[in-house]
Amino acid sequence: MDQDAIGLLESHLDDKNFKKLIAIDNPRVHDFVANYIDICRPASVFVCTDEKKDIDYIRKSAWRNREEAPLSMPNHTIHFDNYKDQARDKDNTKFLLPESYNIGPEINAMNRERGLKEVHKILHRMMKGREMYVRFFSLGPTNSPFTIPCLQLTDSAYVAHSEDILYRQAYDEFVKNGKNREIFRFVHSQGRLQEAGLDLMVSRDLKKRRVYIDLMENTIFSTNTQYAGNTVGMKKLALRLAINKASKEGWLAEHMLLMGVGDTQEKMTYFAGAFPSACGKTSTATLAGDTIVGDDIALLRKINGSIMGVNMERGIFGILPGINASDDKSQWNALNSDAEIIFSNILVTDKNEPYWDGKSDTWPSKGINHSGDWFDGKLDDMGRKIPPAHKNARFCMALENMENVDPNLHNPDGVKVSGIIYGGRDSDTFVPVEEAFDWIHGVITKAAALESETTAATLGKRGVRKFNPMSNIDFLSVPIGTYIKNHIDFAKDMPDAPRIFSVNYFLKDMSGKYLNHKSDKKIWVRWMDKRVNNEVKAIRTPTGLIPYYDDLVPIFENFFPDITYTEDEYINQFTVRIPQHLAKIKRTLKMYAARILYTPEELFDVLEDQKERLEDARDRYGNYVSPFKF
Ligand code: OXD
Ligand code: MN
Repeated sequence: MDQDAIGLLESHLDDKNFKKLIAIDNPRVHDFVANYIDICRPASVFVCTDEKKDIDYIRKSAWRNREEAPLSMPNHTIHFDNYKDQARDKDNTKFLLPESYNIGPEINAMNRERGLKEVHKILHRMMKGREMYVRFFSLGPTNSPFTIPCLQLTDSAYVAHSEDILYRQAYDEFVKNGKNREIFRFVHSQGRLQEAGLDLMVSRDLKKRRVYIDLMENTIFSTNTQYAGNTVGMKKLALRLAINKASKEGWLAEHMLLMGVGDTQEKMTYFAGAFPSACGKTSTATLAGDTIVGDDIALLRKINGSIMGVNMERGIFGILPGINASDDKSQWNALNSDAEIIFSNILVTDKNEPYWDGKSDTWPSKGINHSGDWFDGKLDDMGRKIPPAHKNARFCMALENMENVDPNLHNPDGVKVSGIIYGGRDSDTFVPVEEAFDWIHGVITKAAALESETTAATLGKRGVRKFNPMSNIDFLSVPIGTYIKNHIDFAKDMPDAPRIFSVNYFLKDMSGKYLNHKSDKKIWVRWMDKRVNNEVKAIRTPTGLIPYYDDLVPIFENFFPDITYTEDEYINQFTVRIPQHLAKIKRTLKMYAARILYTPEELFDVLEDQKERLEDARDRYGNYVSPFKF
């Protein structure tokens, strides 16, 4: 044990908190906490154990520090972020790497020494006058082959409170197994604050907003921001560290939901699903009638010949706009219960209730939001209309509050994954659902070639088509080619590899009208379930295996008895759009050839073969081919 670190802790922590910290017999924990007390100079330090009274202290601190305020429903609170801090900041999120490490041009990185120096300068005395919260969590269930212990330091009680809701507490796990374990570490400070609506305080120095990732030391720094996607250590910050670890050790850390599909627990088939942010991942994971294990991040390992998956988290940081009573029943019911929920960046109505876009047919004409008192027509400093709630307004809630939470949420062995779904925001190319021919074909054509149109979950322009392999590009911490190779190798020799599917909820017709209804995802999920269980056959097209019309009709009838699913709808949805597919392959090949490091040869072969099949079909049937032709 480093005596200097212990001395520093002893002089800065009161007796109770000092004892809590040294009960963990791990010098890496002591050194880290001591080092960042020395740099950030908090006025006090609170070490949070897994005990209820400690967790209550955090919750109350969020009110006391004016980071959250109560709403009308017991256990509901509101948090605001600065208007310009309500999404992930990709430009200022960077990997700190030594000069010798080339991660490729698609991943934002900078010189490690320079980055460390810069962020330490920003952190200097940054917690002055504030309390530092010291937290211990586990990624994945505790006591499991998936467990990764994490240590978080933050001066934001809102961040610490969100983490209680979203992650598994692990102070006891640290005390039991702390000694030589590798840990992920996070330091966050919200920086100087300014007032927003309801007297809540928001980060002010956004120019010094940084999210820096030091892969060499498994440490992440986050400064001058509160938005959870930039600050909550165990979420996207930890995903980046986990991807690096997984790549070295031959397993997968993915931007994926995990769900159980089936009518009874005995007949449950589990799917993992990767979607870019704000593209239907949570609404798929929470489909009423199916069960949810996780809505955002999954860890997958090969164990005894099967692919097993766990949710890295235990809660949802979900997007609110669009959630309503009829389309999202299980989320709606949970949001209207007295479960503990932190709402962020919504409008607070004059009844002190949360309001978000699409919650009901009518908008309130006034209320309070991040801009203070809000009224319809209020303008921001650029003269733009301020909407009542942000497009990326969120809720933070433990999964146990969902009526369809899966009983295996905390199973240390995970669930057996039989299918993997890839979905993007694609208005013109992919059919609503399609199965890959095999593992490698799926990894390449559905995952490595994935593109998606940008959304409000990140700062910047929306609706721009972007290359987004595995829906994970924002979080990749290894060269993209290395990451893809790891995927290919993960299950390529498994006789029982999970089936791979693509879904597209955003396909439009030529006039720009959506071809899917929001609730249709239920149908596509059930068809995939039938495929995995060999209950239906499929039509072979140049790009994969698609449903027979006659197999979809009974699924529609079962779920939506009042609607007739017509042959015309089926043809519009499942017509193979050859020019769009060929253009996509061309873009993808160009991208991999020009900009991606270490692209595996298989990628070029699989895409060239797909191109040939499409060209043959075009010669035979023309550009747009009805599914009835195959
Ligand atoms: C999220 C995201 O919050 O991906 O899940 O942005
Ligand atoms: Mn996400």
